Amino acid sequence: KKGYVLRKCCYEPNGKRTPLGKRGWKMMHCALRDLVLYLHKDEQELNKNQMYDHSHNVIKLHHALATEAKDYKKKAYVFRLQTADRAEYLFQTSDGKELQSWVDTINLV
Ligand code: I3P
Repeated sequence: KKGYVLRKCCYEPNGKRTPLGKRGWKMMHCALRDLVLYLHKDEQELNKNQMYDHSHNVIKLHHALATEAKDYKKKAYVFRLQTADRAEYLFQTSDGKELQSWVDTINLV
């Protein structure tokens, strides 16, 4: 599964709150492959790095959990992703169907 999403970093992989200045929403291309989410600025960037290498923004999904962020009221169709290394992200998708599809896909890997 892949597509464009807006991403906000809330907690870093050490569980520390993401600092001010790095907490903004950012449009990114997100591709799920095997147990990893690959985030690039756009699809061209992903294709350029052909082999989904690890030199870019990656989120490992082993023991991660995606849930609809019902408590986050500022945007619609947002899900929260919590990883095994205690990072936390919010992702805004385009509609309810996309939201459910991302959540289900992430939780099933
Ligand atoms: C953040 C940015 C986010 C905002 C966040 C700000 O600033 O404005 O949109 O989150 O608030 O810190 P910066 O880009 O300078 O990091 P919301 O959109 O959820 O309000 P926060 O610190 O309360 O998360």
